[in-house]
Amino acid sequence: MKRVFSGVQPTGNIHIGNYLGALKQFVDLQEDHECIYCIVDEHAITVPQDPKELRKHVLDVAALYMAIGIDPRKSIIFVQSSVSGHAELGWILCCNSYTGELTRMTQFKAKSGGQESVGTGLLTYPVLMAADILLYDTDVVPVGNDQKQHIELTRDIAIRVNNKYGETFVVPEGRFMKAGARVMALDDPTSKMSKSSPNNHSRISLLDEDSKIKKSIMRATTDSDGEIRFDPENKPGVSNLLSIYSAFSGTAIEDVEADFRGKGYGDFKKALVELTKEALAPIRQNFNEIRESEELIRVLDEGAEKADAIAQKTLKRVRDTFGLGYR
Ligand code: ATP
Ligand code: LTN
Repeated sequence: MKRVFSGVQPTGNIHIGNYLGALKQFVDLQEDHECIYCIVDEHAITVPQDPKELRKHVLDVAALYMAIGIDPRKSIIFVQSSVSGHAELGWILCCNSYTGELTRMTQFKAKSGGQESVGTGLLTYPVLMAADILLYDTDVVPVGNDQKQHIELTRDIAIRVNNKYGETFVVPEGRFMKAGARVMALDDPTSKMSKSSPNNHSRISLLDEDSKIKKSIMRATTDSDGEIRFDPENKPGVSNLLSIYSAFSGTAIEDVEADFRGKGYGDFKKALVELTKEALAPIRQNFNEIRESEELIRVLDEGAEKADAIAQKTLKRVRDTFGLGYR
């Protein structure tokens, strides 16, 4: 069975972009893959976090993982900082990457731009991500399109080490959704939907109430030509809504276009409101039950133990590769 690894940052406001781009695939993959899903708290501290909020968000993401259907009997769910091998391998990979390739990363440029002093963690963020992936001999990494560059870097580092020191790492592949790989902001369809946008109506969070879902969709930016047609270049707003509809319904975009031919934006948006409400209601309900249950901590403790056992095997191999230690 192929091994899958992916991670989500515990930074609040998990939105339908995160869900349709990444999380939804996590659920499907667990049927025929060995899946490991991580809550990457060490990535979250690359920017300052309130410690109490961070702990809360870690448990929120863990409960959300289970609420969307990740089954701890089939998949490993754990928190990055409870397996120290991530930080250890992260350092070793830092010594096998170049500052040039890291300063070229689009996400680094975006997050460091305009700051007076830039944290080193922001620069080495993708190396820690490479460590997450390589630590588990991962074959497949389901992520949104914005992570393509980081997956490429992970592959480059793995191949570099293998070529220089001999076969050490499995070279992983990214897995991206057809619809949903890049969900755009509802208020500005030229930028991606993000947890950090100050406008709450730019996104739909997985735990949003029905009335908020309705408001955000009904006020989403469209255009004035009135035709429901997929054309991201000229009609980014409508195209984004079509992608979201397609991803939630599992219907191809052409078929969604056909279904709404001749109808107005109002009708289309109302249908999308209903579809989104239907998809998110069970997640919200499951979340509230799981977040309060004692099972949550047990799942994370067991997950950490299983993940650590795999990580230790890889680390032993990696230490041998580089000649670290003395036996
Ligand atoms: P954000 O930009 O919203 O803060 P992120 O990418 O920084 O999100 P994560 O929570 O770690 O942080 O992302 C989890 C997963 O969601 C990743 O696989 C990422 O590629 C995916 N993702 C994030 N935003 C979108 C989006 N707008 N559309 C599709 N996938 C997305
Ligand atoms: N950088 C990713 C989160 C992340 C990740 C990973 C995803 C950290 N480590 C390993 C897949 C595999 C993001 O979405 N911002």
